[in-house]
Amino acid sequence: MSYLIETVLNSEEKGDLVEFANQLRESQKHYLLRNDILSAFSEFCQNHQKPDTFEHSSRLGKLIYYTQEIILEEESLCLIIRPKIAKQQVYRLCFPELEIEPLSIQQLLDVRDRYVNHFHPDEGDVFEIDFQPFYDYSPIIRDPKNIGKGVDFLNRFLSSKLFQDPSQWLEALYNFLNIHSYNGTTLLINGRIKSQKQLSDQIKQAIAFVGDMPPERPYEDFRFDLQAMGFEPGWGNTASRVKETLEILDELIDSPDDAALEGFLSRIPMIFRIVLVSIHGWFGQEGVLGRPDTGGQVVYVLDQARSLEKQLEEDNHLAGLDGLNVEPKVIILSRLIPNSDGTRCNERLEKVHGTKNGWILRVPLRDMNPNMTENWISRFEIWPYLETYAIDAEKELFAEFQGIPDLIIGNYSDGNLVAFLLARRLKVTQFNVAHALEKSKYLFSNLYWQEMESNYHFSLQFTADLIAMNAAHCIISSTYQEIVGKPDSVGQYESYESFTMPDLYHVVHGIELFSPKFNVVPPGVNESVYFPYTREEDRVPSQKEKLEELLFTLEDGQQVFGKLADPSKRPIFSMARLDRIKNMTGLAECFGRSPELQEHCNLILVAGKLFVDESGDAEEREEIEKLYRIIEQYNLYDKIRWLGVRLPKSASGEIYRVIADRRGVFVQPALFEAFGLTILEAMISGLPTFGTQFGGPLEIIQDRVNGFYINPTNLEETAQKVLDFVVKCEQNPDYWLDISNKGIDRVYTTYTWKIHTTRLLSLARIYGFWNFTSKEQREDLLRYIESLFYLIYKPRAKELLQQHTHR
Ligand code: UDP
Ligand code: LCN
Repeated sequence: MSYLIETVLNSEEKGDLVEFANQLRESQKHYLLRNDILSAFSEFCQNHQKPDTFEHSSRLGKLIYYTQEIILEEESLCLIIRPKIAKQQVYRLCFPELEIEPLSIQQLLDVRDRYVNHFHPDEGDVFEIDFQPFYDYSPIIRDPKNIGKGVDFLNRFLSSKLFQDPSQWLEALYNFLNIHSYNGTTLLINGRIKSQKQLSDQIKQAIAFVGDMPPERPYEDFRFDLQAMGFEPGWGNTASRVKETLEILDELIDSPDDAALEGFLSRIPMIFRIVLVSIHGWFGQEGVLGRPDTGGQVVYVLDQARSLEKQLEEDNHLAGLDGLNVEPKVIILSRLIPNSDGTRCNERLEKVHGTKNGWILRVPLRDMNPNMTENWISRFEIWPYLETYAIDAEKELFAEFQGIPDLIIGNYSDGNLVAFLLARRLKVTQFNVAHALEKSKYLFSNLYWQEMESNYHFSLQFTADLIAMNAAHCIISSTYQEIVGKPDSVGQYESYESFTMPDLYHVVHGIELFSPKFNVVPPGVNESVYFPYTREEDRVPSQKEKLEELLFTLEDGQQVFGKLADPSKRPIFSMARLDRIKNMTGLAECFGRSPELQEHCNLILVAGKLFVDESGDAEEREEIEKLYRIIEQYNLYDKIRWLGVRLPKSASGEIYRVIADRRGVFVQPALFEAFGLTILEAMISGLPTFGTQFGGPLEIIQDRVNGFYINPTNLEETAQKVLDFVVKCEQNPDYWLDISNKGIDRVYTTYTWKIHTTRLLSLARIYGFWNFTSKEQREDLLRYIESLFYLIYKPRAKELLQQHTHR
């Protein structure tokens, strides 16, 4: 039994637990989440005049701290405790004696179904989805702190296996080296090396041969000598690089260790063609950011494509492939939108700016229902069109690449599903990036899926998520907490471990969080657009002036709302789409409620749109209306500037700098933010940043060192934090500079695209090797996944298509 419960029950605090349970029974709420539990307990402590330390330090206080949910039933109370990261325990406390009984996942899911009146034992058992048996084959991480460092673990695991069984290892390595080629040209080794034994001998001979040369001697000078020994291009571009690579391999053969394995595999030229799948929204390079469903994912994928191409070129050069005219190609696969509303989303092919061979390839959704498929479709509605989309996309990709890709990276639930369908057919390595998993964004989205289905179709999305995340070889997450949360909150992937979709299925084991497939690889920022405000030489004075005018003084009702009484006040700046979760309205309200803050600062919001009729998105329309209401309620007309503009990329970089020139701050008030690229953008520009404590910003910012956390649900506290900072800066202007400089350092040392892509490509090579050499049985897993696709996903997608047809 959980020691947390046991210690309470075996102490005099048992009585308090009984009292607290009684208090809960009397309240109206029968399903309490952590915040509710904490405030109910705080109220209990006050009502019972407990000493100050009781709430947090008593045994009961600790139990409450780790309790994620409480569900009240008539005669009992169900506690869901998370004593540590990625571990859940469930207990039923039966009244009146508080007898305690552990519950299985199945029983918990029944309790949840009962809570929403969807428990029907007489109608037969529910369908249970369980992925656990498929993970029995693969190695599993033990310590939760190592979750997200999958590849390090995998390397250690692989090298120890190799150490134990050298002959099998040599055979696998020999076979692996034999398979590489580029456009028909053999790479690495040729037919002259006929056996593993010969490989080992030839390596030593080649090391001696290149060892006698001047280190910088170009590979082309001795290419044919190496060829005669059995070695083809791919080992290095100079004598010293070739020698180094061969020496690593030599060492690996003799005594495999994880560092050598990673070092060697990272040098192998095996990736030339990459597909990044990002389907929904408006995928383009101009005039799309800030539209519904179109934000950071687009920025991320475009920057990643550029950076991947650059890194591949660098890697190929170092591998000595210059003579082969190798041209890496990166394709962003998106959807073609015929009615493109002035964007270029109706063009089949668009070159990615700043690349030689990076392209956006847009494939139309099949014309199943022109009303939908000719237009932008919300990400929540796209499901019926994805299977045929994948079939069409495969052909288009083949035509563009003149072959198949080496790596497919899916983005978001829809892109990940298509990545799975493509990777399955093409037998290519599949990576997933979630960006945001809606399941944790929308409270109770699985429990009440039926009520929300007409707007959100979560039954399709969550099924697609389960399919794609289990099929993926590797899942790239931007933060640790995206996978398994924090000591006090559940991670986004963790929320897929077990859940009920009442009347549809129970997931008893939806994903293995301890699998080495999870890897934390955070993104970076485009450093030519976002850079510190102090780099005056790279700034364009005319652009700066124009933006200053737009931000603070321009009177143009079509673009800006609000006229500042005193434009010289310190600006509080925020930029986001008008999604409910982004909570721009919350920030406006926080500002509205604090006359002190208004005394010191103006509020500047860049929020895509100004007018309700400009938007076809229900949430966005509501947010626009709400923002007007708040401005009126708190009479903020001369204290706020609301810019309803879509800025070109270069301007969006300069805007942060203009705010920094005026010693302003950036506030990111989202109710939940999966990662938060604007935080990186603001910090690298030198803006002291206040980021939501719910989600990724918690890992980017180090509180009070290089930025600040805010709790956007607590408006007074948030206003006070910003005010305290502003007042402190007024007394000591160096404080602003200090936080500003530390924010800039934080991004340059930890969040660059160079770090990201080096890691990503290394992962792709290692997972490629792992798949090639391991005897891991994936076929049974993939067959199970296919049945979910055909038996659950497809019928529901068909149903949705019919609804679309009748709209
Ligand atoms: N952005 C923009 N104009 C807007 C709103 C957002 O250029 O009106 C950009 C912003 O600079 C950032 C991205 O869109 O690069 C938003 O990414 P983030 O990760 O912060 O949030 P998301 O929108 O993806 O949830
Ligand atoms: C989607 C989000 O919601 C953001 O939090 C991320 O920063 C963005 O995608 C890029 O991953």
